[in-house]
Amino acid sequence: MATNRTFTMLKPDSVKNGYIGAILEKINAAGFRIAAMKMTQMTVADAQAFYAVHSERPFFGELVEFMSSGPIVAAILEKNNAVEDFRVLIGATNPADAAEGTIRKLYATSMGENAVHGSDSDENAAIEGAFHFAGREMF
Ligand code: IDP
Ligand code: MG
Repeated sequence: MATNRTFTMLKPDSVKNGYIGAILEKINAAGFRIAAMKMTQMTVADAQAFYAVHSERPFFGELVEFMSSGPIVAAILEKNNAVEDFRVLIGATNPADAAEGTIRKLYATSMGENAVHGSDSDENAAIEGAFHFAGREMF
């Protein structure tokens, strides 16, 4: 089952800018089933733990500050080839490089405030989903 699931966050910029509905519409239209979803806010410690893999990168402090700055919408999405297909749907990390029609091209404002997270592997999708959701919150 894990191979058909990915994890996403609509980042604080998406929530603040009123794009929750528009982004969920894109996700729905692309054929993903929502297996879990909630609005939540990460603490600084949560964001440090979630992004621990990036702790040595120069942008880590900025990333943690931004990701804990306001509410997000966390979700687990299900579809065949979910991880790869969702990365295509969201587009490149830097919205300036993102393909036309992708979520980041449409809704991101910068490399840091880039609208959405998408897991980069099946293994990380499972880890990230479990970070945010209890078993009884996944359907
Ligand atoms: P991804 O989200 O496309 O997988 P990653 O390289 O995993 O990109 O980086 C995680 C997040 O860190 C990005 O989505 C973005 O918010 C932030 N980030 C990455 N590179 C930079 C940068 O050079 N400056 C500021 N923020 C960055
Ligand atoms: Mg990544």
